[in-house]
Amino acid sequence: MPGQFDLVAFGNPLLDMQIRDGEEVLKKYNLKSNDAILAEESHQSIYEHIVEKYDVVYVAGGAAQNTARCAQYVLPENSTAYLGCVGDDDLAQQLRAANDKEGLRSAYQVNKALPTGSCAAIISGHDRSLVTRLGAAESFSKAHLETPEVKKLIAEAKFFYMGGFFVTHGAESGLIIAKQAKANGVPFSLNLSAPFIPQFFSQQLDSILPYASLVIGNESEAVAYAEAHSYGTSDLKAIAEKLAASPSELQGARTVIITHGSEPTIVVEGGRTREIETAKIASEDIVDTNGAGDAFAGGVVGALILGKSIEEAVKVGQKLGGMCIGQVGPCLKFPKEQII
Ligand code: 26A
Repeated sequence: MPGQFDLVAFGNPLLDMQIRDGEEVLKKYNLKSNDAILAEESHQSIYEHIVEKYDVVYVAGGAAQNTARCAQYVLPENSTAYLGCVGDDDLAQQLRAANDKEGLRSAYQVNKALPTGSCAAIISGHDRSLVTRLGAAESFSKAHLETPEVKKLIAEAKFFYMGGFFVTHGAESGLIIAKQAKANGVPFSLNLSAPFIPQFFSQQLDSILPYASLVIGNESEAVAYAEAHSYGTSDLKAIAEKLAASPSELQGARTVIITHGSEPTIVVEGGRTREIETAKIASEDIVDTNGAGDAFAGGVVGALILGKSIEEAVKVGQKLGGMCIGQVGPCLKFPKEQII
Protein backbone atom coordinates (compact mmCIF):
# COMPACT_ATOMS: atom_id res chain seq x y z
CA MET A 1 0.00 0.00 0.00
CA PRO A 2 1.23 3.50 -0.76
CA GLY A 3 2.51 5.43 2.23
CA GLN A 4 2.36 9.17 2.81
CA PHE A 5 2.96 11.64 -0.02
CA ASP A 6 3.89 9.10 -2.65
CA LEU A 7 3.50 11.79 -5.28
CA VAL A 8 5.42 15.05 -5.23
CA ALA A 9 4.30 17.43 -7.98
CA PHE A 10 5.57 20.93 -8.66
CA GLY A 11 4.63 23.86 -10.84
CA ASN A 12 3.01 27.29 -10.83
CA PRO A 13 0.16 27.64 -8.29
CA LEU A 14 -2.48 29.81 -9.96
CA LEU A 15 -6.02 30.87 -9.22
CA ASP A 16 -8.15 30.61 -12.35
CA MET A 17 -10.55 33.43 -13.19
CA GLN A 18 -12.93 31.70 -15.54
CA ILE A 19 -15.61 33.23 -17.76
CA ARG A 20 -18.02 31.78 -20.33
CA ASP A 21 -18.94 33.08 -23.79
CA GLY A 22 -15.69 35.02 -23.99
CA GLU A 23 -15.57 35.51 -27.78
CA GLU A 24 -15.38 39.30 -27.38
CA VAL A 25 -12.40 38.94 -25.02
CA LEU A 26 -10.58 36.66 -27.49
CA LYS A 27 -11.02 39.27 -30.19
CA LYS A 28 -10.12 42.24 -28.00
CA TYR A 29 -6.86 40.66 -26.84
CA ASN A 30 -6.09 38.81 -30.07
CA LEU A 31 -6.14 35.36 -28.43
CA LYS A 32 -6.52 31.91 -29.98
CA SER A 33 -9.59 30.05 -28.69
CA ASN A 34 -7.53 27.07 -27.49
CA ASP A 35 -4.16 28.12 -26.16
CA ALA A 36 -2.15 28.83 -23.00
CA ILE A 37 0.18 31.82 -22.91
CA LEU A 38 1.99 34.15 -20.53
CA ALA A 39 0.40 37.59 -20.34
CA GLU A 40 2.34 40.18 -22.29
CA GLU A 41 2.10 43.95 -22.01
CA SER A 42 -0.96 44.01 -24.28
CA HIS A 43 -2.85 41.54 -22.04
CA GLN A 44 -2.37 43.29 -18.71
CA SER A 45 -5.87 44.79 -18.57
CA ILE A 46 -7.63 41.47 -19.32
CA TYR A 47 -8.10 40.62 -15.63
CA GLU A 48 -9.86 43.89 -14.76
CA HIS A 49 -11.80 43.69 -18.00
CA ILE A 50 -13.34 40.31 -17.23
CA VAL A 51 -14.04 41.24 -13.59
CA GLU A 52 -15.89 44.34 -14.79
CA LYS A 53 -17.81 42.82 -17.67
CA TYR A 54 -18.35 39.12 -16.84
CA ASP A 55 -19.43 36.74 -14.10
CA VAL A 56 -16.03 35.46 -13.04
CA VAL A 57 -15.84 32.04 -11.39
CA TYR A 58 -12.74 31.73 -9.19
CA VAL A 59 -11.38 28.22 -9.08
CA ALA A 60 -8.07 26.60 -8.09
CA GLY A 61 -5.81 26.11 -11.13
CA GLY A 62 -2.16 25.79 -12.04
CA ALA A 63 -1.65 22.84 -14.35
CA ALA A 64 0.52 20.62 -12.13
CA GLN A 65 -1.51 21.50 -9.06
CA ASN A 66 -4.64 20.34 -10.90
CA THR A 67 -2.88 17.11 -11.83
CA ALA A 68 -1.85 16.49 -8.23
CA ARG A 69 -5.43 17.05 -6.99
CA CYS A 70 -6.70 14.65 -9.65
CA ALA A 71 -4.11 12.01 -8.75
CA GLN A 72 -5.23 12.37 -5.12
CA TYR A 73 -8.79 11.63 -6.31
CA VAL A 74 -7.82 8.01 -6.99
CA LEU A 75 -5.21 7.55 -4.24
CA PRO A 76 -5.52 6.83 -0.51
CA GLU A 77 -5.74 9.90 1.75
CA ASN A 78 -2.60 12.03 2.11
CA SER A 79 -0.77 10.52 -0.85
CA THR A 80 0.10 13.75 -2.66
CA ALA A 81 2.08 16.93 -2.05
CA TYR A 82 2.66 19.96 -4.24
CA LEU A 83 5.47 22.51 -4.38
CA GLY A 84 5.17 26.01 -5.83
CA CYS A 85 5.44 29.64 -4.78
CA VAL A 86 2.51 31.83 -3.74
CA GLY A 87 2.08 35.30 -2.25
CA ASP A 88 0.79 36.11 1.22
CA ASP A 89 -2.76 36.92 0.15
CA ASP A 90 -6.35 35.81 -0.16
CA LEU A 91 -5.69 34.01 -3.46
CA ALA A 92 -3.15 31.77 -1.75
CA GLN A 93 -5.68 31.04 0.99
CA GLN A 94 -8.21 29.98 -1.64
CA LEU A 95 -5.67 27.63 -3.20
CA ARG A 96 -4.73 26.14 0.19
CA ALA A 97 -8.41 25.62 1.02
CA ALA A 98 -9.07 23.85 -2.30
CA ASN A 99 -6.05 21.58 -1.80
CA ASP A 100 -6.96 20.87 1.85
CA LYS A 101 -10.48 19.90 0.81
CA GLU A 102 -9.20 17.32 -1.63
CA GLY A 103 -6.30 16.06 0.47
CA LEU A 104 -3.42 17.58 -1.46
CA ARG A 105 -0.67 18.90 0.83
CA SER A 106 0.33 22.46 -0.13
CA ALA A 107 4.07 22.69 0.50
CA TYR A 108 4.24 26.28 -0.70
CA GLN A 109 7.10 28.70 -0.68
CA VAL A 110 5.73 32.15 0.21
CA ASN A 111 6.95 35.39 -1.32
CA LYS A 112 5.35 38.25 0.61
CA ALA A 113 6.45 40.81 -1.97
CA LEU A 114 4.40 39.44 -4.89
CA PRO A 115 0.76 38.50 -5.48
CA THR A 116 -0.22 34.87 -6.02
CA GLY A 117 -0.39 34.02 -9.73
CA SER A 118 -3.66 34.06 -11.63
CA CYS A 119 -4.91 32.80 -14.93
CA ALA A 120 -7.72 34.27 -17.04
CA ALA A 121 -9.52 31.23 -18.43
CA ILE A 122 -11.63 32.42 -21.34
CA ILE A 123 -14.16 29.83 -22.43
CA SER A 124 -15.73 30.05 -25.89
CA GLY A 125 -17.80 27.09 -26.99
CA HIS A 126 -15.92 24.13 -25.52
CA ASP A 127 -12.49 25.72 -25.92
CA ARG A 128 -10.37 27.46 -23.33
CA SER A 129 -7.84 30.20 -23.79
CA LEU A 130 -5.53 30.69 -20.79
CA VAL A 131 -3.67 33.93 -20.11
CA THR A 132 -1.40 33.75 -17.09
CA ARG A 133 0.37 36.28 -14.94
CA LEU A 134 2.71 34.24 -12.80
CA GLY A 135 3.28 36.71 -9.96
CA ALA A 136 4.86 34.93 -7.00
CA ALA A 137 4.96 31.59 -8.88
CA GLU A 138 7.82 32.90 -10.97
CA SER A 139 9.97 33.57 -7.92
CA PHE A 140 10.13 29.94 -6.78
CA SER A 141 13.72 29.46 -5.69
CA LYS A 142 15.84 26.38 -5.08
CA ALA A 143 16.21 27.49 -1.44
CA HIS A 144 12.73 25.98 -0.95
CA LEU A 145 14.14 22.55 -1.80
CA GLU A 146 16.46 22.86 1.19
CA THR A 147 13.72 23.40 3.78
CA PRO A 148 13.30 20.42 6.14
CA GLU A 149 9.71 19.73 5.04
CA VAL A 150 10.52 19.72 1.32
CA LYS A 151 13.75 17.77 1.77
CA LYS A 152 11.76 15.05 3.50
CA LEU A 153 9.04 15.08 0.82
CA ILE A 154 11.62 14.72 -1.94
CA ALA A 155 13.58 12.03 -0.12
CA GLU A 156 10.46 9.92 0.47
CA ALA A 157 8.55 10.45 -2.81
CA LYS A 158 7.79 7.40 -4.92
CA PHE A 159 6.87 9.42 -8.01
CA PHE A 160 7.49 12.97 -9.26
CA TYR A 161 5.47 15.10 -11.63
CA MET A 162 6.66 18.34 -13.18
CA GLY A 163 4.50 20.74 -15.15
CA GLY A 164 6.46 21.77 -18.25
CA PHE A 165 5.25 25.34 -17.65
CA PHE A 166 7.71 25.49 -14.76
CA VAL A 167 10.70 25.65 -17.14
CA THR A 168 9.97 29.29 -18.05
CA HIS A 169 11.69 30.21 -14.77
CA GLY A 170 12.42 27.07 -12.74
CA ALA A 171 14.49 24.73 -14.91
CA GLU A 172 17.34 24.77 -12.37
CA SER A 173 15.09 23.60 -9.51
CA GLY A 174 13.40 21.13 -11.86
CA LEU A 175 16.75 19.61 -12.75
CA ILE A 176 17.74 19.27 -9.08
CA ILE A 177 14.53 17.32 -8.40
CA ALA A 178 14.88 15.27 -11.59
CA LYS A 179 18.43 14.24 -10.63
CA GLN A 180 17.24 13.37 -7.14
CA ALA A 181 14.54 11.15 -8.66
CA LYS A 182 17.23 9.35 -10.65
CA ALA A 183 19.40 8.95 -7.54
CA ASN A 184 16.41 7.59 -5.61
CA GLY A 185 15.47 5.27 -8.49
CA VAL A 186 11.90 6.60 -8.73
CA PRO A 187 9.91 7.73 -11.80
CA PHE A 188 10.02 11.37 -12.87
CA SER A 189 7.19 12.47 -15.15
CA LEU A 190 7.08 15.62 -17.23
CA ASN A 191 4.19 17.28 -19.04
CA LEU A 192 4.87 19.35 -22.17
CA SER A 193 2.12 21.73 -20.96
CA ALA A 194 1.63 24.03 -23.99
CA PRO A 195 3.00 24.54 -27.51
CA PHE A 196 4.96 27.62 -26.44
CA ILE A 197 7.06 25.56 -24.02
CA PRO A 198 8.86 23.39 -26.63
CA GLN A 199 8.70 26.34 -29.04
CA PHE A 200 10.42 28.97 -26.89
CA PHE A 201 11.89 27.07 -23.94
CA SER A 202 13.19 23.98 -25.70
CA GLN A 203 16.69 24.30 -24.24
CA GLN A 204 15.32 24.37 -20.69
CA LEU A 205 12.93 21.51 -21.43
CA ASP A 206 15.71 19.44 -22.97
CA SER A 207 17.89 19.89 -19.89
CA ILE A 208 15.30 17.95 -17.88
CA LEU A 209 13.91 15.54 -20.46
CA PRO A 210 16.83 13.06 -20.19
CA TYR A 211 15.69 12.39 -16.59
CA ALA A 212 12.02 11.92 -17.45
CA SER A 213 10.88 8.32 -17.44
CA LEU A 214 7.40 9.43 -18.56
CA VAL A 215 6.43 12.32 -20.85
CA ILE A 216 2.82 13.37 -21.34
CA GLY A 217 1.49 15.89 -23.87
CA ASN A 218 -1.32 16.59 -26.28
CA GLU A 219 -1.34 16.71 -30.06
CA SER A 220 -0.49 20.39 -30.48
CA GLU A 221 2.33 20.20 -27.93
CA ALA A 222 3.74 17.11 -29.65
CA VAL A 223 3.72 18.89 -33.02
CA ALA A 224 5.35 21.98 -31.48
CA TYR A 225 8.03 19.75 -29.94
CA ALA A 226 8.65 18.05 -33.31
CA GLU A 227 8.94 21.41 -35.07
CA ALA A 228 11.35 22.78 -32.48
CA HIS A 229 13.54 19.69 -32.91
CA SER A 230 13.32 19.46 -36.72
CA TYR A 231 11.78 15.99 -36.56
CA GLY A 232 10.50 16.49 -40.11
CA THR A 233 7.17 14.86 -39.36
CA SER A 234 3.82 15.87 -37.92
CA ASP A 235 2.68 12.27 -37.53
CA LEU A 236 1.85 11.85 -33.84
CA LYS A 237 2.99 8.24 -33.59
CA ALA A 238 6.32 9.03 -35.23
CA ILE A 239 6.80 12.03 -32.91
CA ALA A 240 5.96 9.96 -29.82
CA GLU A 241 8.44 7.27 -30.89
CA LYS A 242 11.22 9.80 -31.50
CA LEU A 243 10.54 11.50 -28.19
CA ALA A 244 10.67 8.14 -26.42
CA ALA A 245 14.04 7.41 -28.02
CA SER A 246 15.57 10.85 -27.42
CA PRO A 247 18.67 11.09 -25.16
CA SER A 248 18.24 9.63 -21.69
CA GLU A 249 20.21 9.53 -18.47
CA LEU A 250 18.07 6.63 -17.26
CA GLN A 251 18.34 2.87 -17.66
CA GLY A 252 14.95 1.82 -19.01
CA ALA A 253 13.10 3.10 -22.07
CA ARG A 254 11.09 6.31 -21.71
CA THR A 255 7.30 6.07 -21.87
CA VAL A 256 5.51 8.73 -23.94
CA ILE A 257 1.77 9.40 -23.89
CA ILE A 258 0.17 11.77 -26.41
CA THR A 259 -3.50 12.62 -26.02
CA HIS A 260 -5.51 13.69 -29.04
CA GLY A 261 -8.89 14.98 -27.89
CA SER A 262 -11.52 12.33 -28.59
CA GLU A 263 -9.15 10.47 -30.94
CA PRO A 264 -7.26 7.46 -29.50
CA THR A 265 -4.42 8.18 -27.05
CA ILE A 266 -0.97 7.24 -28.39
CA VAL A 267 1.32 5.35 -26.03
CA VAL A 268 4.93 4.34 -26.59
CA GLU A 269 6.16 2.03 -23.88
CA GLY A 270 9.22 -0.21 -23.93
CA GLY A 271 9.67 0.58 -27.63
CA ARG A 272 6.13 -0.57 -28.46
CA THR A 273 3.52 1.83 -29.86
CA ARG A 274 -0.18 1.45 -29.12
CA GLU A 275 -3.36 3.43 -29.61
CA ILE A 276 -5.90 3.37 -26.81
CA GLU A 277 -9.46 4.30 -27.75
CA THR A 278 -11.17 6.97 -25.69
CA ALA A 279 -14.90 7.38 -25.11
CA LYS A 280 -16.40 10.23 -27.13
CA ILE A 281 -18.22 12.68 -24.90
CA ALA A 282 -21.55 13.94 -26.21
CA SER A 283 -21.48 17.64 -27.01
CA GLU A 284 -24.31 18.38 -24.58
CA ASP A 285 -22.30 16.83 -21.73
CA ILE A 286 -19.33 19.13 -22.27
CA VAL A 287 -19.11 22.14 -19.95
CA ASP A 288 -15.57 23.28 -20.75
CA THR A 289 -12.18 21.72 -21.42
CA ASN A 290 -10.20 23.75 -18.87
CA GLY A 291 -8.03 21.28 -16.94
CA ALA A 292 -9.00 18.19 -18.95
CA GLY A 293 -5.39 17.41 -19.88
CA ASP A 294 -4.31 17.91 -16.28
CA ALA A 295 -7.02 15.54 -15.06
CA PHE A 296 -5.90 12.97 -17.63
CA ALA A 297 -2.32 13.22 -16.35
CA GLY A 298 -3.53 12.97 -12.74
CA GLY A 299 -5.42 9.78 -13.50
CA VAL A 300 -2.41 8.25 -15.27
CA VAL A 301 0.01 9.13 -12.48
CA GLY A 302 -2.38 8.05 -9.71
CA ALA A 303 -3.02 4.70 -11.37
CA LEU A 304 0.69 4.08 -12.01
CA ILE A 305 1.39 4.76 -8.32
CA LEU A 306 -1.23 2.13 -7.52
CA GLY A 307 0.74 -0.33 -9.62
CA LYS A 308 -1.59 -0.43 -12.63
CA SER A 309 -0.32 -1.15 -16.15
CA ILE A 310 0.21 1.71 -18.57
CA GLU A 311 -2.91 0.69 -20.51
CA GLU A 312 -5.06 0.69 -17.36
CA ALA A 313 -3.49 3.98 -16.27
CA VAL A 314 -4.33 5.63 -19.60
CA LYS A 315 -7.92 4.45 -19.24
CA VAL A 316 -8.12 5.98 -15.75
CA GLY A 317 -6.66 9.18 -17.21
CA GLN A 318 -9.28 9.20 -19.96
CA LYS A 319 -12.05 8.76 -17.39
CA LEU A 320 -10.84 11.65 -15.25
CA GLY A 321 -10.27 13.85 -18.31
CA GLY A 322 -13.84 13.12 -19.40
CA MET A 323 -15.17 13.81 -15.91
CA CYS A 324 -13.36 17.17 -15.78
CA ILE A 325 -14.88 18.22 -19.11
CA GLY A 326 -18.32 17.86 -17.51
CA GLN A 327 -17.46 20.30 -14.67
CA VAL A 328 -16.82 24.03 -14.52
CA GLY A 329 -13.03 24.50 -14.63
CA PRO A 330 -10.30 22.07 -13.60
CA CYS A 331 -12.48 20.09 -11.17
CA LEU A 332 -13.76 16.55 -10.65
CA LYS A 333 -17.10 15.28 -9.33
CA PHE A 334 -17.81 15.20 -5.60
CA PRO A 335 -18.86 13.08 -3.77
CA LYS A 336 -16.18 10.97 -5.37
CA GLU A 337 -16.97 8.38 -7.98
CA GLN A 338 -15.19 5.05 -7.76
CA ILE A 339 -12.75 5.06 -10.68
CA ILE A 340 -10.31 2.26 -9.89
C1 26A B 1 3.33 29.49 -17.26
N1 26A B 1 1.94 29.26 -17.55
C2 26A B 1 1.43 29.94 -18.72
C3 26A B 1 1.17 28.41 -16.77
C4 26A B 1 -0.21 28.20 -16.97
C5 26A B 1 -0.86 27.26 -16.15
N2 26A B 1 -0.23 26.59 -15.19
C6 26A B 1 1.08 26.83 -15.02
N3 26A B 1 1.76 27.73 -15.77
N4 26A B 1 -1.14 28.71 -17.82
C7 26A B 1 -2.31 28.10 -17.55
N5 26A B 1 -2.15 27.24 -16.53
C8 26A B 1 -3.15 26.39 -15.89
O1 26A B 1 -3.50 25.38 -16.77
C9 26A B 1 -4.71 24.84 -16.28
C10 26A B 1 -5.43 24.10 -17.36
O2 26A B 1 -4.67 23.09 -17.87
C11 26A B 1 -4.43 27.09 -15.55
O3 26A B 1 -4.36 27.63 -14.24
C12 26A B 1 -5.49 26.01 -15.69
O4 26A B 1 -6.04 25.62 -14.46
